[in-house]
Amino acid sequence: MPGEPQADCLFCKIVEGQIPATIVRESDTTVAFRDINPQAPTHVLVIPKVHYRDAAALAAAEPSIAADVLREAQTVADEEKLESYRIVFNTGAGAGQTVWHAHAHVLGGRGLAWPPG
Ligand code: DGP
Repeated sequence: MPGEPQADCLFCKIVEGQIPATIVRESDTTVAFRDINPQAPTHVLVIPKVHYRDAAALAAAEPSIAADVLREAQTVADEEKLESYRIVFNTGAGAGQTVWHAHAHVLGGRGLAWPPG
């Protein structure tokens, strides 16, 4: 069921503490942790504790939690003292999504080209 923990979901396991992660923030509805394969000096993922396959599904079903994810991403950027940064929701395989639990990437600490690849 959407919103329920998924036994085969890596990020649900991080939420439940079954897989270790370097957690930088946690709220009632979200967890933020460092990406295992950082693409910038700061690369933090912010995820909802509830399971939705991508940001679009989360926003449709739980707009308030989607807003929490965005606010937490902004707070991470502030705490990491990023002057310029990018908050990205890869949505769909063609956009590079590989983990099917909604997440925001917070990237910064280097120049970020536009348009992205
Ligand atoms: P995406 O490609 O947008 O679905 O991003 C998934 C990100 O998740 C990717 O940048 C790598 C990261 N990732 C995958 N497995 C793990 C893990 O076990 N721990 C952590 N911290 N990050 C992971």
